Amino acid sequence: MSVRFNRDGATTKNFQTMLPMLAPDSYTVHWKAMGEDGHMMKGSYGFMQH
Ligand SMILES: [Cu+2]
Repeated sequence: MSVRFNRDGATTKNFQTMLPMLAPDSYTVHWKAMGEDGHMMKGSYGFMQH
């Protein structure tokens, strides 16, 4: 399953969104963001749903 969220608008320090109900599994979040100076940053992290 892959879920995509897009957030356009003013710069903020935090972004929250709701996920669909996740089955117990390991998940990876891939994120990409652009700073106020126009630099793109990206990364990823994982978490487990028990
Ligand atoms: Cu920069």
